Amino acid sequence: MALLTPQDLEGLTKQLECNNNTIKKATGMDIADICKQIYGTTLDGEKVGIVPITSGNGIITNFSSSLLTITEYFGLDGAVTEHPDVTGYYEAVSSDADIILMADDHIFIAHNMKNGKIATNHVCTGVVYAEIASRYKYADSKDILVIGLGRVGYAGAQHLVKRDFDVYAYDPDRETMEKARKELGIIPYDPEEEHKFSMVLEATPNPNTISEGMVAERCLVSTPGIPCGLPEDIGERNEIDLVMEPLMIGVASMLYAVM
Ligand code: NAD
Ligand code: 2YH
Repeated sequence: MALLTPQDLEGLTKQLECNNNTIKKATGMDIADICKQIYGTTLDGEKVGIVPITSGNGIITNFSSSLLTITEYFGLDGAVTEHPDVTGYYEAVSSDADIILMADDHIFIAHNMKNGKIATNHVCTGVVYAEIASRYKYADSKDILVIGLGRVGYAGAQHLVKRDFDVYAYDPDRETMEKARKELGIIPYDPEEEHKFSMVLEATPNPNTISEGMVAERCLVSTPGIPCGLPEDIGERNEIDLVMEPLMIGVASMLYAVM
């Protein structure tokens, strides 16, 4: 599984603001409005305890401080615990945190201590990027393409099926495709086929996953994938609105999900 690097997290607030402008232009809503719509919740200055975790590959420089930036950006009362791991968890709970944020190499969770709700980053990221793609103002139909059906993409595809879109999807893994067809009812998409979409959710860890034959001239590509799957020249030749950011949008989705 891909781990974030400190470089991914540089200039995070600027990246969020830039993406928020694109989202507003493309959907008429900002990221907070989109999260409110998905979960029917609001944030109200909750106290957030951020616990650094040392297991596996250990602490990622900038990770906890980036989570603090995000909580503050959304008007919450965030604090990184002085100690990591179990001692840090004890510290956060003892200081009466409403929400705990913590991640190891496999899972990143938000846990609301007051109402018991728990959310994972992969599901919340898939759901919010899918919702952004699905709200494209210039979409010409209900057809939407999902590229990559891993932990993030599968959750995104499931959300879009529930929202009644015509969900086409592609993943090179045959078993994954079969599971998504059976469980979700996605329409298998062949990347060699010429079918152009105006809404695309890309959720792979690979570059150049989007080809010219997939994107309509006016298109929204919504992608949490690191690195970006949209080749620069395709973005430039077509009028593509690109939403892509390494952490904040997914974390915003987690915070609203547990309210
Ligand atoms: P995953 O490994 O569970 O799934 C990736 C899927 O992509 C796999 O099913 C794989 O078969 C598929 N894939 C690979 N190449 C492909 C191609 N060319 N076309 C179509 N599908 C292809 O990964 P994940 O946990 O779902 O994460 C996906 C990406 O999202 C990663 O880059 C991860 O780092 C990133 N991510 C970003 C955020 C964020 O906030 N931006 C949050 C979580 C994950
Ligand atoms: O980046 C990750 C993993 N890819 C899991 C996220 C699931 N989408 N984890 C972050 C690890 C942070 C580290 N333990 C720290 O600094 O606390």
